[in-house]
Amino acid sequence: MLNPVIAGAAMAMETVQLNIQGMTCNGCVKNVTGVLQKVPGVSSVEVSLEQRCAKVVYNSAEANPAQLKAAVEGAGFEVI
Ligand code: 9UX
Repeated sequence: MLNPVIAGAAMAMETVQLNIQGMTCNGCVKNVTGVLQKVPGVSSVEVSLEQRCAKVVYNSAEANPAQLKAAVEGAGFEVI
């Protein structure tokens, strides 16, 4: 069993900013946050209604921006 701290340090964490169209209320923010958090490899999600964007930190060995975009689009929003 790897020490989780050491394993975490070895992961290739990346941050991506997604510009999202179609969020109109905090329910949308919750929905977008939820679908992004469900993508395997995602470690943190910050969604801003005002800035119409999501900042996502993920392990690049497990997730990629195309998957993150697809998750948001699957929830009914557009990623531009
Ligand atoms: Mo608000 Mo959004 O009533 O998916 S939740 S518009």
